[in-house]
Amino acid sequence: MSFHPLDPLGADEFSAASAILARERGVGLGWRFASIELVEPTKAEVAAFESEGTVPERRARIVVLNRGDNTTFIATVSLTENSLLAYSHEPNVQPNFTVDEWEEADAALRAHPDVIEALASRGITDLDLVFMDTWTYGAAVIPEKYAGRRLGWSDTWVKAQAGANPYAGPVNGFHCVIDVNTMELLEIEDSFTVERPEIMGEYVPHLIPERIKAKSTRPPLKPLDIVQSEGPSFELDGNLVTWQNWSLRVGFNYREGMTLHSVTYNDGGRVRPIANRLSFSEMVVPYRDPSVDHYRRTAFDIGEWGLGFMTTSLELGCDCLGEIRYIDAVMHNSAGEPYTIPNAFCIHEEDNAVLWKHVDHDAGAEVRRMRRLVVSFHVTVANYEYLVYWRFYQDGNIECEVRATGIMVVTHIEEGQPHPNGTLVDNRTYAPFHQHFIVARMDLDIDGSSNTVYRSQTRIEPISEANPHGLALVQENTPIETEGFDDFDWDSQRAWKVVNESSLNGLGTPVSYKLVPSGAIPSFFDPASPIFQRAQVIGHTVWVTPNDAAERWPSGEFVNQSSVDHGIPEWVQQQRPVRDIDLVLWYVFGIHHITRPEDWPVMPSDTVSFWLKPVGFFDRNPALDVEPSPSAHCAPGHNHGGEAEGLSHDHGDHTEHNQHNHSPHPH
Ligand SMILES: [Cu+2]
Repeated sequence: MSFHPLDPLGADEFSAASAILARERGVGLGWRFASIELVEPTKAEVAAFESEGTVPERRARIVVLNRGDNTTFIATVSLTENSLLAYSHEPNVQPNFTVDEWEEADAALRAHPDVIEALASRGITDLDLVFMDTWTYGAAVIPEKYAGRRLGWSDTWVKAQAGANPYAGPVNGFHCVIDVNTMELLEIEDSFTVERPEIMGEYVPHLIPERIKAKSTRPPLKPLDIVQSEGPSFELDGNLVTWQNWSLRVGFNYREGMTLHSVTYNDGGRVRPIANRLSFSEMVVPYRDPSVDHYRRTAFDIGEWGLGFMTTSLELGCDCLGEIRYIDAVMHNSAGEPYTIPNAFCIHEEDNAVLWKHVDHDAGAEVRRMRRLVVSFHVTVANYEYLVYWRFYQDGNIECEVRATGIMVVTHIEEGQPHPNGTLVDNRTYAPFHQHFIVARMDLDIDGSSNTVYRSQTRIEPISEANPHGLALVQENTPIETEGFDDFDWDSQRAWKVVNESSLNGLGTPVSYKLVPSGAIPSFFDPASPIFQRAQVIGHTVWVTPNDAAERWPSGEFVNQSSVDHGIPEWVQQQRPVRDIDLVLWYVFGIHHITRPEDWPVMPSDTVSFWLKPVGFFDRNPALDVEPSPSAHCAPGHNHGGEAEGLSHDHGDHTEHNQHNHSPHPH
């Protein structure tokens, strides 16, 4: 396992980074390390390392918070030189929340005599069953008297018993406002009470009542084992993954979680760049219910909480099936001390049914199975889970899929009380509508850094002498010359091609990859909404900007308690040209979550994805050379065009055909 400058920071490096600030600026007790991340090497530095072995200076960027006077500082340190390179005060901002603050706020509130008394008057006396879930504020909903503080507001949840689902027991009309620097309870908002309904909010088997379990008619499943008797077909060297002509590096930071770097495809001996860096740079989850329990509930899961901090360990056989290779991740707490997240990233192969096929009446059938490489990680953000899968295919496709699962936020209501902004999911219990917007940041390098984004859409030609039946379709490709945004348009099947205008394929046309949109949703916000003002990036589907390492956070670096989006809407006002340059394509997609009873008490994964597909990047189907599967996997009667026929019909080979239960056997 060899070092690479794109490797994420290790435990010793986190410790060294925080030690430099302790030594040089006295950062210690009374401070928090909001974030420590690698300053990633530039493309030129990576190239110099790979060609000449020149190791760039290893640097870290650190954001620290002085709890005493609520001031924020940004530091850059050299880990190579063990020195402080820069240190500056950043006025009027609030860094991301830390896990320590979230946990300390829970402990402080539960131990507070006023909270204990107020809960007791609601009949809640066992504080071990109580969980105070502290959320962040947007500036517009912070009470004037608390302006300037580092502020949190808490939901209160009560479990029915130890080990039960806290999110099944909302204490509605009861919220605490807390200064998270001092952990001082500022206010208890005790506005209304609802008699607790009888509900079934449990998903752990031993807590599900017998009357419900007894109704199950579901027969048990027989084992479905994924067997790769000779091991996986990919190779892993440190964080470098190579598979079926693909090569990529896995990175990691507190905010984006897993990042992918230096994605290339070996096309007949020519290693061709496709993406320099792929990540999720923001996630915005506005709850669309203005009631007193929910009006503050807008989460920036990346900017306020950090997918890296929320990354959870994966378990073999549960989260991933088959021949899995894991990579551990290292994060830090708010004291700047490192900790390891074992099995944070999962790398494995999946069978995905048929890649290509044709049955010729003379020559018989040619069929190829599709195999894909999956690189994934999971995050748990309080009640919700996001499962992120980047998939690489033998035909050059890249698919990015997100699964949302976990527990919905619910509210109890009185019998017959209207709930216009949510769906009834249990007895006198509704789940507010909300949306999950994800912003993918894609620094694509199609055959190199100089690229142009084209809007590509279909138009019908009017009926004319040349087009008497009105059949003619034309594809319009329009280059985007200046940075800015574009919106989805299903009527024209609009997509966006990232083109290298100076790299031609064998047919003489410029090579490209196309962003094929799906899961694009409208923001459904009045532009005057203060919630929208903080997250204007979600107002459009696609943004194109020049690649600037300083422009990473589309709603601004400091979104906690923000009032306006200081990210992408401000950058694009520069109106920089984006023709034939190193550019970044931003894609806004997500889930418009109109809640369902079926999402309760635990939500079956809701899936969204988008694709990056080669369009004229190759001269022909690049998967033409995929070899036929061993014929023992196919039923007799199929002609493999000269391949040896296998009549072995061991039922064990069902097991090799994937989780989706696609079986090629005709019986
Ligand atoms: Cu949702």
